[in-house]
Amino acid sequence: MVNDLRSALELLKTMPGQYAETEVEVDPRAELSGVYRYVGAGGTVMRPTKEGPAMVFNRIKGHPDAKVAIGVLSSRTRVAALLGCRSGDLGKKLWECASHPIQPVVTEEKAACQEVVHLANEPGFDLAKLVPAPTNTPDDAGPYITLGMCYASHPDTGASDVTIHRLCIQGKDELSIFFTPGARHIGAMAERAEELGQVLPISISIGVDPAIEIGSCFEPPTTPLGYDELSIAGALRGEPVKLCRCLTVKERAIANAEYVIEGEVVPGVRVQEDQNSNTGFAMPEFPGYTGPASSQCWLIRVKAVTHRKDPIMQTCIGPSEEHVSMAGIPTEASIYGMVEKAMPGRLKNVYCPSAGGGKYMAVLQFEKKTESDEGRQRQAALLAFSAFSELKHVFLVDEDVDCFDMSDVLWAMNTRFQGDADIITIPGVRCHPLDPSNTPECSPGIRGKGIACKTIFDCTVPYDQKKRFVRARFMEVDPEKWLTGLS
Ligand SMILES: [Mn+2]
Repeated sequence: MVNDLRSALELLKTMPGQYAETEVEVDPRAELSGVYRYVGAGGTVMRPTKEGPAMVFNRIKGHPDAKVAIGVLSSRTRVAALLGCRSGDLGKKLWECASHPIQPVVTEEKAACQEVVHLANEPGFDLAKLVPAPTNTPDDAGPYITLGMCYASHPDTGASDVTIHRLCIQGKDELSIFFTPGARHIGAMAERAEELGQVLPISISIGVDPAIEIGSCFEPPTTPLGYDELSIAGALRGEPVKLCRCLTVKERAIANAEYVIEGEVVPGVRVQEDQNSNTGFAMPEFPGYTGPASSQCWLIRVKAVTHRKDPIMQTCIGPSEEHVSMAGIPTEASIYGMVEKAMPGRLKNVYCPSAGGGKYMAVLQFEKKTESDEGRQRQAALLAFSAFSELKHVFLVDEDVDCFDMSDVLWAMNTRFQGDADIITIPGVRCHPLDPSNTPECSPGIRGKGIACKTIFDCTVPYDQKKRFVRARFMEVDPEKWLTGLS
């Protein structure tokens, strides 16, 4: 039964090829990510890279008491095992859980994440020494916490939200946090607290049950402001996520996390993300490019760091397959749910592939059941754009095409698609700011950065032509008896 990072790693150790650990010392400054790029990052990371095992580094330079785990979710196979379902069913299962949430509960028991306590007002407190946050590349602004479950509550309603934000260590008790303007719920809470002239208490839990990491990546409209995404992890596990009370701020944290950082988002202060390094960059982002440092990061004043005994830091590489799992599977769930509600039984499955970082691209496997379903596949594509606003490209394929096999998807494009008839463009729509092609320099129709073109590639066969598009049929056999004994 997986319910925290340690039990997740124990499960992976039982799966061939899914876990590796090393005693060779590694520098968290750029070296660790440099190693994992070759071992298992995948995703949109610069080639050569590959999908490989999750990895635990047991000896971290400058941090004699800590380990670092990376790439736990950098494989759909691992995510399926950790969530207890088939890989192809992940999107549907997540949709079911998002529709039947189980709210978290506060436990008054002694929390594992508070076995060791460091208070910021004690002498010698230094965030960078306490938390082995890697710097992912030599260009990065500084050490980043990439898998921090940020948890805060709305100043007016008290409704809580969990979201992953990029967090850079800025000083002994200072963290910067980046909020995509107008997009995220904890950002909205911080803005409201600022209006009221108040700090926003926040907890950052690191090294948790993978169900929490996946669930926390849902976005509106599936999870509107006021929807606590920890309740999706509750539904995935069939029992509530357990929270403990923070020791120094009025917020709660994930009780069995490896590390918890307690702090307050300070009103009226913005920081330059690379103020210590002046590199001009933030960190590698999911589209595969290193993003610019922001001058508009908010400041978190850290009050305490608590952790388990022998803590395991968890991190990810922004453009790796891990992001594809965390962003893409909730996106699949959101698209599946919206299309299924509108036209039941037509959308067989949906996949948000690596090439889009889980956000820019979706493949919809659509079955036209009757003559009147012709054209509905394009309606399904429009619904997909509504289900997830950052989506850029929708590929539509028929039910006999494996939507998880990009070679099969491109086969459908090559034999069932005509460029002049089957491309539908929707210009002037808000897309994603981190896509460097979404600028006027790349298309004169773009009015401003991020206001770009969404495109549907309809690779389905017209309903009245289906007879001409039957794939070559093979004799149905059980191949096992020819394969037993082969090495
Ligand atoms: Mn939310």
